[in-house]
Amino acid sequence: MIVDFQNDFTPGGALAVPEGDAIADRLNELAADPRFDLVVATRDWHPPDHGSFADRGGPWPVHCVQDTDGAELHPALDRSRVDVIVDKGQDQDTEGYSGFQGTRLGELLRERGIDRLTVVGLATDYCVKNTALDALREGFEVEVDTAAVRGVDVEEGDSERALEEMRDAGAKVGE
Ligand code: VGL
Ligand code: ZN
Repeated sequence: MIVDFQNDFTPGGALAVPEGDAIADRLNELAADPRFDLVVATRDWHPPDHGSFADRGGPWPVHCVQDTDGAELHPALDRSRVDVIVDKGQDQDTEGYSGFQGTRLGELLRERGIDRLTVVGLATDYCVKNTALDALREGFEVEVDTAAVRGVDVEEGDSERALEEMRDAGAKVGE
């Protein structure tokens, strides 16, 4: 599960995660690994007037607006390895941090008989965290590959705390 590896979350983007692009090689390596039956990429995919944007009173600059270049998957990601794209964050009034929120992701995985997920991508302290926690709540086994995540760190240590939270909830966190 490659979370939100999109232009707006990488350096030069509207809501750049420091070193967000540095995970590309590891993502491609994982995506090509035959131990995975399915590679899903989520996209943060907001309407232009999404409630999380600062001009609507939300915490974030305008980012990942549907059908804009900023919302596209980062070009360094090998798209040929991505089986399914899941768009999230489309509901006006919720942050939509989790890939499971307002999407068919849970059904999609269950339909395919998938019960274990490796969650990677951006950002550790928001969408990766919320996706991993929801996956655990929905009964999936969850691993987080720390070489393939990066965080926003609005407050210093947010990413470390997020990893801790995922570990406490039952995720296997490591490289
Ligand atoms: C994200 C902030 C706002 C993320 C999405 O992908 O982690 N963070 N929207
Ligand atoms: Zn967003």
